[in-house]
Amino acid sequence: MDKYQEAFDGIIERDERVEPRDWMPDEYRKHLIRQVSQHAHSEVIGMQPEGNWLLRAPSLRSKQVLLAKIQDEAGHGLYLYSVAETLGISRAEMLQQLHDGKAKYSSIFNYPALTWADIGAIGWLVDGAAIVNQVSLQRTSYGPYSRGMIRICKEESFHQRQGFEIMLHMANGTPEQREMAQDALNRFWWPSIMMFGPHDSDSPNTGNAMKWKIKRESNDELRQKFIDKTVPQAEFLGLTIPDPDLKWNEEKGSYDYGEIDWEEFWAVVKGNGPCNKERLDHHIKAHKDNAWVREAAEAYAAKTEGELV
Ligand code: FAQ
Repeated sequence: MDKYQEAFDGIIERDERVEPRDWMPDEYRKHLIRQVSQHAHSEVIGMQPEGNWLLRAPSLRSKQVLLAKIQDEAGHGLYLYSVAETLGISRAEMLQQLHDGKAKYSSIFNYPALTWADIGAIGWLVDGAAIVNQVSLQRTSYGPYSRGMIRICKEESFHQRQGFEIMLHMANGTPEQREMAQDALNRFWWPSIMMFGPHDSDSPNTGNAMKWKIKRESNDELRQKFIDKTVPQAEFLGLTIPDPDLKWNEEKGSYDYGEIDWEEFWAVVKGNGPCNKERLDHHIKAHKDNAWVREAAEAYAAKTEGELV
């Protein structure tokens, strides 16, 4: 075996981190660029459903908190684009792939946020699901991605609490507020558990991801963790999870759950969800409208280049 491959295998086997300076197989690099760039796009596109509620937040406090959360998501996008750049792809190229429909972003952000309770459900369920996935990714084999995840997770746990707090208020509010909270849970439950991706048996990328320790737990393992952790929270809120097959399995020590609608999942992933077109159009428009910012930054960098060295 060639000595470069041997050195790489050794890093993975010893559970050390692969750093940008290290040799890595092309397939490992490509796999990471795909996952990390899609992760970055998710953070940035994920700002849209929430941004839609900034001007309608019901109090100054809730507006400040939501604004801070959305700004955090922008920051997460920036860390992740920077991680992908260390693998040899430019941000412009990643954005082009997004705009051309070649790069994906999480299916969950193609659902609309119709009421204030949806902002609660997004924080509670969507950030809740994101944390379960990202806590596991803190131990991913690529150093910059792993370190980025450690920082991101600290912020995500605040986001999850922000959402749970909204749900708690609404679930204990007027009958109409309670109904809105239940309705938000009804609409966001299934899309949230779809975030973890297809079942392991239908997940083409999991094999290599586990072999290279990019993923430390599989899609189904993480989905199960999320469900087991979230059901008692729904019970605490006095809300009902919209799954008649959800049942504690004493033997397994976890919940059994109903059939996921994979047809809906793949329709959304392939661009036919309720908001896919709106989300992408908005991103493309913002990118074009703000071209002057990039041009100004580049001109400034070119001007100061000589002065800095
Ligand atoms: N949506 O073989 P697998 C957040 C695609 S961050 C769309 O299982 P893999 C924070 C998958 O890309 C949320 N596409 O793939 C926030 C692949 O297609 P490809 C994002 C999906 O990579 C909160 C194909 O299906 N988090 O929410 C989805 O091993 C609130 C086959 O799937 C991350 O990205 C999906 N849900 O596993 C922000 C975490 N699932 O690429 C704002 C990092 C699967 O071959 C507001 N990513 N696909 O053409 C991962 O952990 C993994 O990439 C998975 C998918 C688990 C998402």
